[in-house]
Amino acid sequence: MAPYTLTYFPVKGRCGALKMMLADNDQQLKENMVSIEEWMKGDMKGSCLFGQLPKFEDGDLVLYQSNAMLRHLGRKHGAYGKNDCEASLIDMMNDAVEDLRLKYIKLIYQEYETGKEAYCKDLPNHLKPFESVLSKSKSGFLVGDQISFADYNLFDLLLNHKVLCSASLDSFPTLKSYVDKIAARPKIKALLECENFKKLPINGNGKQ
Ligand code: 0HH
Repeated sequence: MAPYTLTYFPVKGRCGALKMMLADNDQQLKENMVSIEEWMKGDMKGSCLFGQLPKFEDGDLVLYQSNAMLRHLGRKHGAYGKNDCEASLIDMMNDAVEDLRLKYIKLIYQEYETGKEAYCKDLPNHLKPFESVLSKSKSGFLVGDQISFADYNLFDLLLNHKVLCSASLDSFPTLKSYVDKIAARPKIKALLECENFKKLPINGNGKQ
């Protein structure tokens, strides 16, 4: 039996990084997909702590908030640094990924038609700090010498941006090779090529 259960909409959305981290650690995941029709009935929304999905279960532990899920799995599967200082740096990098994800979500759901050009033009300013951190990293990961939950999160968001603005990584050689390197990890590669994962749209409104 899979130790973990994820309840979410049939999109990659906020759960791509979590699925990548689990796959990379050989962990099974039971998925409950919730259709929009089912969600619109309201009962499930009412049962969720913050009225939103994803919901993640690890035995009796029930978590809402996708970044709390990443942290939980990072702690359990050795993807949260070697010590407190590394953990704090990983938190910092993950918060920066979240800042960019929120901008991306705003564009996708609120201003895609009017804002895409300006977003892609401004994107290098938001990618520069990640390029800078990675270009100083000996391991090729954001913090320390091993992959962390913040790396899966950044990788997932960079894949979305490659779809949104195809040239987004052209002026960032380190970020480009970072993406290529993580995409080539055998279990990540297998997930990215798996039909069940591939067929999920990135977002819930058909925009990407
Ligand atoms: N801070 C939370 C987290 O990180 C944010 C969760 C969130 O925004 O977990 N949840 C959204 C779905 S993620 C939600 O529950 C975006 C994917 C959208 C897919 C289609 C959704 C169709 C809904 C009719 N949204 C539903 C809601 O707020 O009622």
